[in-house]
Amino acid sequence: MEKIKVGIIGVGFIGKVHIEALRRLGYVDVVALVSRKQETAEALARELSVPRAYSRYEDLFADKEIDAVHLTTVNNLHAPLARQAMEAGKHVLCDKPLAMNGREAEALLAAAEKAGVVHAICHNMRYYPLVKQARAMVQAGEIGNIRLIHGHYLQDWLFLETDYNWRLISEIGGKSRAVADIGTHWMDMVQHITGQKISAVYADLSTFIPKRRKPKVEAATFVVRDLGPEDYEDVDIDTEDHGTVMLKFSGGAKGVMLVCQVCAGRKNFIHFEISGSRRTLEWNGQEPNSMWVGERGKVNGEFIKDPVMFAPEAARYAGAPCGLGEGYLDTFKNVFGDFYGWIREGRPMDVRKVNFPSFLTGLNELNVVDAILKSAGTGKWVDVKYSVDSGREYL
Ligand code: SOE
Repeated sequence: MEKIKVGIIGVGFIGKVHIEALRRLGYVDVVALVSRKQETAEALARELSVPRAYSRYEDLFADKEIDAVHLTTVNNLHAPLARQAMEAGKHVLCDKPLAMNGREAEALLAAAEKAGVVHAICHNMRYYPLVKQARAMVQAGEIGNIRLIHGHYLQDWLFLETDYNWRLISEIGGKSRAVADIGTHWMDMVQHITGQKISAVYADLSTFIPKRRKPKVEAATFVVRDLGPEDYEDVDIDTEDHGTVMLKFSGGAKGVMLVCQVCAGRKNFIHFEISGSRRTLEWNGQEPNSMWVGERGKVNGEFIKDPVMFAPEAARYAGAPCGLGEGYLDTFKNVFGDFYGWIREGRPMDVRKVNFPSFLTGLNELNVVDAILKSAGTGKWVDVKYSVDSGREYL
C-alpha cells in the first residue's frame, strides 16, 4: 500500500516530536519540512533524514506528492497556513490552539468543510492510555453522575524574568497565553473524559512578571542559556502567567481549573480529579501510568496501566503490556494513529463521527478561551457562546 506522504511546517521542539511519532506508524513518510531560512531547513532535513527542505510555505503546498501537512509553527501562522494547505487539497493536523480566537477558528472550520479534507488539532493529552480508560469508565457509568471536575496544569519554564518565548507576545501567541497554551490541553482532556462541555466560566488571570528580559537572540521552547546582562532587552508582557477559572459543565458538573507557567519545580504537571456519584478518579501526567480510584465504604484503589484490565476502546491506545511505562511521546503516536487511520481508510471527514479532535474541537476550545478572557475582563460569570452548536456532548 502506498505510504501517506507528510510535510512538516515549523521544526522546533514539537516539530521534531511529530516527525518521530509519525515514523512509528510505519505507513507514513515524512518527505518534506519547512523552516524560515533555507540553510536552516537543509541542516534540519539532514539532521532528521527528511528528503526535501523548503523555506517557502507555498513550495510545500505545491508539492504534489504531499498528502498531509502538520503545522507546528507559532500560533498566529496556524490559521493562514492551514487555509492555504487545505486550498491545495492537503489534509491538515494543526498544533493547539487552532487559531488566535474563536472568530478566526470559525472561518477555518468553514474553509476545512469547503475543502473536504481531513483536519485535526493536536490535543495529545487525551491520548494517554489511562486517560482513555478514565473516559471508558465514565461512559460505562462506573464513576456515576459527574459532580466535580478539578485540576491544574503547572509549569516553571517561564519562572525567571529572563525566560523568554514567542508565546509571551500576544501578536504572535494570542491574547491568552497560559490558558490558551496549556489550559486548552486540560480542558480538552476533562471534557473528553466526561463528555460534558464547559458551559460557563468565571476567571481570574494574572501576569506575575509584567516586565521580562528578552534575549537579543531568541531560544527554542524549554531551552535555557547562560547569557550576560548586555544580551537582553526589556519588554512589557501583555499575556497571563496564571489563570484560576471556575467552571460549569453542560451535564451539571461544577469545577475549577488552575493553570500557571511560573510555578518553581512544577515542570509539566497536568492533573485532574473527577468525582461522581459512585467513585472518584485522580491522575497526573508526570506519573501517567497509574490512576487513583477513590471509593466510599471500601479501600481506595491504584489502577496501574494494564491493557488487559482496560475497556477495549481504551486498550487499543496502550502500546505496551501492563506496567510498562508509556509517556508523552507515545500520545503523539496515538493521536496520529487515529488521524492517519481515518485517512488510510479513505473515510470522509465528519466532525461528529471522527475519533480524534478536529477543527471543531479547536473552535470549541477557543470559544471557551474567548469567554475566559471576557470574564477576566468583566469580573463576571460568562456563558460560553459556541460558534457551532454541536449539542451538549463534547466533540
Ligand atoms: C509550552 O507550554 C508547551 O510546549 C506547550 O505548548 C505544549 O502544548 C505542552 O505539551 C508542553 O509545553
